[in-house]
Formats: sequence, structure tokens, C-alpha cells
Amino acid sequence: MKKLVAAASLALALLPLGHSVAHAADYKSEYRLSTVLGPAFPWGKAGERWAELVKQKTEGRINIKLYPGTSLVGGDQTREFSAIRQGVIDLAIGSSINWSPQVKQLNLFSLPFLTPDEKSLDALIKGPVGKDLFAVLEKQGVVPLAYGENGFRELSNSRHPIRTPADLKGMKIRVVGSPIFIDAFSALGANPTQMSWADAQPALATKAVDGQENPLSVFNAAKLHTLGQQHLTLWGYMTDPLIFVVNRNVWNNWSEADRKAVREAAEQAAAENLVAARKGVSPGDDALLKDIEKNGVTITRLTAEQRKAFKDLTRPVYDKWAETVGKDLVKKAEAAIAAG
Ligand code: X2X
Repeated sequence: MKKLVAAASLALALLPLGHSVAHAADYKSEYRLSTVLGPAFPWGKAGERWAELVKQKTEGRINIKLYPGTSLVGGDQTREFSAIRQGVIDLAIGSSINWSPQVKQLNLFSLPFLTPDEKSLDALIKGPVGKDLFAVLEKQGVVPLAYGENGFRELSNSRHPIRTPADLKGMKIRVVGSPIFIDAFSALGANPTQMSWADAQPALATKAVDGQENPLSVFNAAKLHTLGQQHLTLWGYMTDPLIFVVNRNVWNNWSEADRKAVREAAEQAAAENLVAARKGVSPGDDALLKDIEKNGVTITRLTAEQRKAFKDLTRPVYDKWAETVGKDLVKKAEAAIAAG
């Protein structure tokens, strides 16, 4: 025993002074990273990658464990942002949708038909609007580091192809956390009901709801066709960015060098995530869409005119929520998109 103690104190004495020793004491042995989706999806993969890159870049000083399924808040995505602020969650990659109940400006991305394509999303997240939203998040007590993407949220259902708002009439559609979705789907004549992703899957399986909206990568990896979702409409009405953040106190506790490492790791994981989220779903590469079609799902592509019918009906929702988001920010976003 004595020998062991002596050996341990010798080992300690041999450790380089300063940095790592000083910090090791206040560093947690594990940092908890929250995501909704797991590594089978681009979103969870981004979480895994961020953790891996942080480990490498900090030489193991920062050890991140992924908690998918928003399990740290019992699966309730809409409580994730509050939990990060409170420190129940140390780091997160969250969807703008799930955080918008607390950060009203994030409803920007959910304005129906604001971002018709990837280019328009890039104009927001890579431009001044993205910076403004980071400043908003900073003020709310988190440290935002990078933008990724969940993907274009396309509409699926178990009943019939949807080409017009009339086809959607009365359909029970599961929607995500922000009330803007209730407004948008109500304006289209559907019967929207809000529930978490965890509850959505059994609700689809039992036909308690008829449909849902999610990116194709989510549709495919979650095998929604096996839950009766046989009809898919590509309407490109919105895409939700993912935001990489760290709890403010956790961030403040890290050394300058480690903060830099975590930031660079987030930027790299986010860049990889943007590529992964867009793979197979663009005109040049529609492999993912073909896979979905092979599974017996009917794909309905709206013409510009058909799309306009949905856009026109949701315009009042856009205008109403532009007030909530902040008119200046919306104008800035529209200008950025118009400028490409
Ligand atoms: O719940 C959803 O639909 C999901 C997984 O896409 C989000 O968390 C926004």
C-alpha cells in the first residue's frame, strides 16, 4: 500500500505543471451531449463525430457522451433548450424547431416556404442572419458554435397522395414543438397534433395519426414506410438547421485551448453534417429518394403551380409569425435569400 501511494505521488510529481493538472480538477469526467436522433441519422452521426473530434483535439481532456432520444429531458424535445441553460445538458446539437418555444426568433426557419432550396438556407446560416441568431442565443445563456442541418421537411401520410390542400383536408398530422406548425397545418385544412418524435412513431404505427413531416433521411432511416407511411409529397416548405451549442458555465470552465478545440471540432462536424444531410436528396443525386421509392412509397412532386396553392394558404401564418420572429430579422432573411 505504502509503495502504491509513493508511486502515485511520484507519478503526480512527474506530471507537467500548469494547464492540464490545474484544469483536470474542475473538468467533469463526462460531458453530456443531447440530440434527438441517434447515429443512424445524419443528426446523431454529427453528435458522435463532434465527441470523437473533441476527444482527439483535447487529447482526452474533454470526454463527451452522446445522449440521443433527448433522453436527458425524458424525450421531450421542447424542454431541451431550458435544460442546456440549467446545466442538465452540457452540450447539444438541437433543431431550430425544438428550441423555438424558448427562442422565438428561431421560428424564422419555420416560416412556411421561406427557404425553397439549400442555397437559400445557406444564405441565412452562412450570412448575417446566422450571426444575429447566434447573438440571440448568446444572450440566452448558451454558447453557439456552428450550424448543421436536419433537412427539408417533406410531407408523408398513410391515406393517399397529396397534391392539393384539399387532399390534406381533415388529415391528422403529427407536428413538432412550435405552435407555428399548428397554425400552418390548420391553415391548410389539416388537423395537426403536436407530439414528440418518440410518441410520433407509435402514433403512426397505430394510425392514431395519418401523417407527419420530416426530412427524407429521417423518413428512410426510421423506416416510416413500415409504419404505413406510403405517400410522400415533396413540397419543400421548410428545412430546420441544427445548432451546436455548449452550456455557458461549462464553456467558461474550459481552458482557452480546449475551447478552441471544441469550436473547431463543432465546425468540422457541422460541415460534414451539412453534406450528409443533403446527400441523396438533391436533383443531381437522388439515391435516397430512389431507395424510398423502391420500398413502395409513392412520391408526389409538386409543380410550381401546385406548390403555390400551399404557399398562398399559409401566407397569413407567415405574416403573423413574422411579428413574433421580429420584422427586421425577417426582412434581413428575405433580402439574403433574394441576393442568393
Ligand atoms: O421531431 C422531429 O420531427 C425531428 C426529429 O425532426 C425534430 O426533432 C425536429
